[in-house]
Amino acid sequence: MKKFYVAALFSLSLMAANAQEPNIPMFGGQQNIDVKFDPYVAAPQGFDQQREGIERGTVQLIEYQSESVGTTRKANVYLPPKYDKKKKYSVLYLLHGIGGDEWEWMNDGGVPNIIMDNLYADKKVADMIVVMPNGRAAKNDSRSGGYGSAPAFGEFDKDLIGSLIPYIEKNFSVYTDKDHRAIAGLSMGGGQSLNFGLGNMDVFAYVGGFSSAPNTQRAAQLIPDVEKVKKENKLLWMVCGGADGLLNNSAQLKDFCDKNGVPCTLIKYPEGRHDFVVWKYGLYNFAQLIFK
Ligand code: FER
Repeated sequence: MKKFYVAALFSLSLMAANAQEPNIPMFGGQQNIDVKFDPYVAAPQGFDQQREGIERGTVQLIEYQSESVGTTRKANVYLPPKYDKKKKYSVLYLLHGIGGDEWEWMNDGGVPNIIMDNLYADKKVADMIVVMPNGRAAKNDSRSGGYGSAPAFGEFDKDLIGSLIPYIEKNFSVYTDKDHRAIAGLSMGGGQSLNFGLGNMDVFAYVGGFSSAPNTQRAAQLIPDVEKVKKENKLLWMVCGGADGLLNNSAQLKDFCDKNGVPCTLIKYPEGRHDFVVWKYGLYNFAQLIFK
């Protein structure tokens, strides 16, 4: 009897985590959807290593009042080398995974500041700042929430669009139109980026998903209007590890796009797992494609 309860509770929690995607497995298991992947080109050696003799950007922690959550929330903001208030910058909103927060990219191996500094030094990116928020839109937004915090990730669009973006646009020297806003993220943050980015094409013209999690909506939900996405989205770009059981979340979208003539990239990182090797590669490539 006890065993039954444990099993029932377990499957209930799986169902909760996967509420939107009954056909998508947790990790692994199902055969991958057969799509034509875009060519993988390795990033150059040293792209994620601190280089001497180049200018560096800065990272600062900001706090903003969130109307939808009703608390003061935090985000890290990368400002590029020689950030100049007399100029205007584009903004990349860069989201974390289920176990992360506004520090995950910085502290867990993402080195976004180093990747961006190197890209700047090589003149491979447009002028942009990078905002790394906490995507768990709840009063308690600490890392401890686990899978139980999945609904809070689903609520983040209200905070992002309603409070964080206005804060950034008031306090930094940035453009305030969709063509100068991009959204990308890893895993849960990848799902959020696809959901919120494609769901708000009047807000974001550039959308990236790295190893997107099962919170990713099904393609037909993400793209109810094929002509609209063709007209309004400027980049839909994904990467996922070939050895990551979450590949189907990206592949189902790529499959839909290919069948409907929607430009969309999905790179399968060879042997790639669910980690920062793939996500650093994602940032390195996505950053070079946006705002151009
Ligand atoms: C799941 C598997 C993975 C899921 C979320 C994740 C909500 C997220 C992983 C990550 O962010 O690293 O079934 O359900």
